[in-house]
Amino acid sequence: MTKCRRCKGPAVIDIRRHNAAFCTDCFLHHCREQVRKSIHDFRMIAEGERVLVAVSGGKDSLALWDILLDMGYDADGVYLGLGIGDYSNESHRMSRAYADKRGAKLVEIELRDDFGFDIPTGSKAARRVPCSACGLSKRHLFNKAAIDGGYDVVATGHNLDDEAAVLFGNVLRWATDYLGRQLPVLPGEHGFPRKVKPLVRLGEREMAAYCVLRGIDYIVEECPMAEGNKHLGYKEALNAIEEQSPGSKAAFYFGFLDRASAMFTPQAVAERVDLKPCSSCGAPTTGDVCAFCNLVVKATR
Ligand code: Q46
Ligand code: ZN
Repeated sequence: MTKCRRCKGPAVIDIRRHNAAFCTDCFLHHCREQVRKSIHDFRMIAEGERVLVAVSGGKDSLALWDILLDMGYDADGVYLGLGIGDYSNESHRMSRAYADKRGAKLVEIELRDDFGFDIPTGSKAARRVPCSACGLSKRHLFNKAAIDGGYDVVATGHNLDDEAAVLFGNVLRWATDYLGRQLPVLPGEHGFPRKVKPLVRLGEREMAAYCVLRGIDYIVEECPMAEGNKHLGYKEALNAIEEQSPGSKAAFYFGFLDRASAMFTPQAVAERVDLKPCSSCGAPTTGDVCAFCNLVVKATR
């Protein structure tokens, strides 16, 4: 029987990337330590800061919220209802259930009730790819919720697999503007809250195991709009490479952060300086009206 690396008891999970196996308690400890290390190394959250966790009802965001609460952070959740049929109903239910179970505060926003559109119909009306309308709405509304609620930081559940897949896609196309922004921390400035990704040292499989071992119910189905999404293909490709040589994903992503990302950041920073308040909602933007307010007009006409 495989033994736990830390306590030598019977192991329940092995992590090839670390060449290690853990029992339940030591695995949960391992997850918290990885988050602690990310927060420390990248200076994600300072003592006393208020954190808003973007929660989707999936394993990553609920595990992140759980870990931050257990570590003693002042962390509330924010949920955005996208109006994507059963998927959205279920993800809302899971987010609500976790918040109730923990007695934690969940800020709830509904695109349909609050802005008059949902992702499937609104993106069509605005002639945008659903995921692009969705990403734009999330970025804008999570920023706004953080600023309005007096939070210092927005934390999202992007894990190592997500970040490696996005990096892979950006490198394939040498999308230098995106590469400049692909960091586990984006500083809070020009009216934006700081954005952090404390799960970058943990993989998808670890997050699913974390939820199962902690008894956290999460939505297992992927968003139906993700179908045909290039990121899923990149994930599969990276999984095949990882299978052959464990540790490749982490080496790819952290190697980029250590040795290459600085080459791309100046461009991203320069893009941010010319910001002024959106004439409709006041959010910082380069134009007269921000991209989200533009989307709302097109999606509801
Ligand atoms: S929720 Fe939104 Fe994702 Fe669904 S519509 Fe696309 S971006 S796939 S993370
Ligand atoms: Zn606006």
